Amino acid sequence: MADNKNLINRRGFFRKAAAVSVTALSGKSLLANELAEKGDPAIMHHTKWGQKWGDPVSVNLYGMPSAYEHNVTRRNTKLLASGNFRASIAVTPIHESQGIITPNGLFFSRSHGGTAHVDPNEYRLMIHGLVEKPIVLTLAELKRYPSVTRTHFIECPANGGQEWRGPQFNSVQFAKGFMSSAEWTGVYIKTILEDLGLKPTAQWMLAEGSDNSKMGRTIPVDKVLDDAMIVWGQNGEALRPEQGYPARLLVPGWEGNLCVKWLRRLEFSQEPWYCKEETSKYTDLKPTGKAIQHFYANEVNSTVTSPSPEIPWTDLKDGDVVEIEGLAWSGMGTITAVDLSFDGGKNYVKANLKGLVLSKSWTRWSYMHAYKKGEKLLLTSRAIDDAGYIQPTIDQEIGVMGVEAVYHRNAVETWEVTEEGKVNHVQIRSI
Ligand SMILES: Nc1nc2c(c(=O)[nH]1)N[C@H]1C(S)=C(S)[C@@H](COP(=O)(O)O)O[C@H]1N2
Ligand SMILES: [Mo]
Repeated sequence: MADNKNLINRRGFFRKAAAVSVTALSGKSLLANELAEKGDPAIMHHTKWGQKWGDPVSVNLYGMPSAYEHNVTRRNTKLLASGNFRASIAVTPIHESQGIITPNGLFFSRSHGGTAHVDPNEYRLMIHGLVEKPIVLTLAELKRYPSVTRTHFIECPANGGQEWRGPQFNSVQFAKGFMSSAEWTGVYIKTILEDLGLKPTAQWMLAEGSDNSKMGRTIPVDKVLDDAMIVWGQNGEALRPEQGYPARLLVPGWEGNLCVKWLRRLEFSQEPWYCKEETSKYTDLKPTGKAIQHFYANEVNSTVTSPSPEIPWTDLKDGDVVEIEGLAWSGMGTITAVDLSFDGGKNYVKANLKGLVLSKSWTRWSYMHAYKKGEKLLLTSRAIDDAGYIQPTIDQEIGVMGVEAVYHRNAVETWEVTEEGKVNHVQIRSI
């Protein structure tokens, strides 16, 4: 028998709910009881998907995102392809990012020779040069070392590099998506070196990949002994092929291209090793014409991800309270604060840091804003790290680096919010 007291009187229920709902969030939205009285089929009726059996899990043993999320993908463009799509760049939809982790299928990918598919049974890692006990490890042997799990971003030093002279891409994905973040599992190289014995004369470590790009970089031993890792785990599963399966180097906070994928060799030496391949010339010319040779850490940076050209405010109503969100990161340490400006950097307020705030890691920030229909804004974020750095303006940065620079652009970026709520990438110059 039905228990009358527990039968929900729909109208009464909706009235009560409305009385306590957070109506401030939505200036002119309909309240729940008004929606119910209008008979919105999406809330008042049984859903199609609730009327029949769902799929058995066996149709999708490796799970995929909802089909409705089909638009959330990496993207590439011929503009970034250097004439060869296989060697191109696929940028991450950071505006669709939740929290501080990039799903593996959306991870930024830059591979000078395309994605290599390495048979893990044939994988070998040689560690030699100035070590007492040179070795060749199989994947299983590598994984026998004590592992650690750390959250870090990988950022190509060319992230934002198109934007030195002015905005090139009216898109946060293309302007700032040359980076991603994951929880990596692997072994500290210092742990392996305790076993092998590093000779005191060793100053540099060469890392070489086994893909056809012959990607090789040398890294100062101090950084290697600090926090460099060889990683095989990415967000709880094996590295993806695009990320260097089955093992890659991770150099936390430093230029992404030091993180050699499909890693096959580490060689310790007294002198740095210069690759003659054009692909390995990662350096910037200063106004004097001199190159900055050893420029490794990605400096403090931030961006507004919502709103953005991809997430405009055209649907907002006057009085709607909206969350302005973004990411901040520094390759030199931990984010201590993010400032947000509504006038292109003249005045700033403090944003809130959300969730985990980790060293050399994406940090999510947010600010609640009451939207006024027709308002024009210039949204600029500016991050500060515990190494004492603050993001420069583009004028300050060009003053130091020169306008011909390609890499390491970490000047503040600005989104223009138009009267209609459209969002455009602009660059504010004072000279
Ligand atoms: N073996 C190898 N390692 C490589 C590359 C490559 O082409 N081959 N690309 C580098 C560059 S330029 C960057 S920015 C990072 C990108 O890492 P991701 O593709 O996992 O995002 O990998 C680096 N490691
Ligand atoms: Mo890169």
